[in-house]
Amino acid sequence: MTHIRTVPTEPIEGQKPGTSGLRKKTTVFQSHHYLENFIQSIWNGIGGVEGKTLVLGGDGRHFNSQAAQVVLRMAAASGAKKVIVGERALLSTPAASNLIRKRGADGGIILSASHNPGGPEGDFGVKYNAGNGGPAPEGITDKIFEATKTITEFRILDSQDVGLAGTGTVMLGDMEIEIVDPVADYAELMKEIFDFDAIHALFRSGFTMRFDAMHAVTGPYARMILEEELGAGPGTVINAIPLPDFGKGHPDPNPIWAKTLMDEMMGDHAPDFGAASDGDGDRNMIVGKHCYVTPSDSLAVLAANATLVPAYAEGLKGVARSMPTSGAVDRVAEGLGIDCYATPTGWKFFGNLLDAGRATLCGEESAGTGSDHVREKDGLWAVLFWLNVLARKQCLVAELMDAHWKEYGRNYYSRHDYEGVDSEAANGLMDHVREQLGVLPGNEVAGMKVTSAEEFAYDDPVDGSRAEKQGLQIGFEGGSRLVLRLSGTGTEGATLRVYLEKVETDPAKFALDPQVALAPVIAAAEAIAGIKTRTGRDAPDVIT
Ligand code: G16
Repeated sequence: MTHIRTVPTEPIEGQKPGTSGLRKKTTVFQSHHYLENFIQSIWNGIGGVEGKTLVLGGDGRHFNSQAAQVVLRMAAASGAKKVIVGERALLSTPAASNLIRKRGADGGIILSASHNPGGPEGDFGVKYNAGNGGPAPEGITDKIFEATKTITEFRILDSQDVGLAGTGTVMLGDMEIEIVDPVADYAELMKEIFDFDAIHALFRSGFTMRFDAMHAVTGPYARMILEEELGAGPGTVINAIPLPDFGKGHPDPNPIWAKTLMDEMMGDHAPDFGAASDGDGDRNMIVGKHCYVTPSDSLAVLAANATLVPAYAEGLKGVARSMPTSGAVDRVAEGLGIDCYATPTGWKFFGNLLDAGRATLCGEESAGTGSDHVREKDGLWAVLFWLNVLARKQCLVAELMDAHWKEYGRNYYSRHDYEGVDSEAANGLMDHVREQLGVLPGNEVAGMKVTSAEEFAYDDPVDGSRAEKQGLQIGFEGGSRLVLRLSGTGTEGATLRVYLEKVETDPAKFALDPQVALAPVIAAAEAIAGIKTRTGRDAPDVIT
């Protein structure tokens, strides 16, 4: 027997969705009514779930299963018609986006804090995706936040946990729950997009690869697609079993956190190709034998070679990058004669461009690449894209990068992160730079001539909405650039991100260490922002 309980509650402070949903310490999500308040506020913010069909899944981190049960009981109590849930409440973020679209669902709940560490001491997160399969745009997240401030009660079904091991259909009260294989539909989609025969032939020819799933959700997807479907040898996928604490690792695919893979790829016995993905499978890292590819370069290379992939053989409608992402893709777009959009950080800003058919490929410096096949960035898709291109061009990553830079020039790029900075100090630093924006252009800083300085604001060309205060952007003569912004995904203090870029067109200078190539921009950043004094740090915590 089930019975709907209406529980009185009070607003809880700080439930404002950030760059990508609400992310907090797991213990915060486990605290009294925290999750229930937020879920009810989602329902209230989107106009209720009565009669609606939702998709539900998560990255398997600690508290994933318990949270999924709460979402199911609350969806049933508020009259949802149906929830499509991944077996064991698992779904990678791109697979969830695909399911929402494929099944014509009204939206979905993704339980993930993405690349943030998991476990009892780690982070948890909840994100609402809309009917287009993409992260809710700000118009919706604002309404959800407003609802968190006025909530007085939530509705939940009193019931046993629903068994989610094994596919099939069960009822919870009047609501249908369809439990699906989390991998099947996604694998089907990948087969429709890429030239699986060419990739299969590549592996048959002796091409070797290592994929680090970082003990996160992509493990089963990568095993099924790379090892079983495409014939990459067994053992290609490492750390393939999703664990609630990601094996105590930090599931962020970059050279720092995927160090084991990086060491192998830079070593004497490196495979031909290496890749990694993050907690929820939407980020990717690409690394060739002795050759790391920055996410910004990856986007540019994929755009330049897109017609080698069956789904993009007709050419791209346009491309989009987040503002801090390097301008490497801009020059490819120029060469192709297609539009290139710069949006604020946050995948949600690409949604309208993709829906309107203005952009086909999108990418971000934060290891995100994707296309109009779903409305999220997609880690494994990016890896398959690279494999498809390498298979068709019959070359190695280093050769491809070399040829790309010779044609388009090289954008040296790096991001310096200062984590857990005192919030007041971080805001003070941003204000200090903000105050200089009017006077910087025309002046020289640390030997670099400033050509532009602005606080980035974005006017969405599709719906006319405006997003302000999206990062401080300073341009220098010769195309170098400095961007400063505060992260919207951290859960402790503030994270200052310093993005550095320098354009190099002289092939004799294509093999420099990026930190060396970027030294003048790094010096200008220090002179303008006073980072060391204001953060009290001698060096960044993470350099990617
Ligand atoms: C999320 C967003 C991305 C963003 C990234 C970093 O990624 O979807 O668009 O680039 O956060 O954001 P921030 O610089 O504000 O920390 P993910 O993979 O964490 O969902």
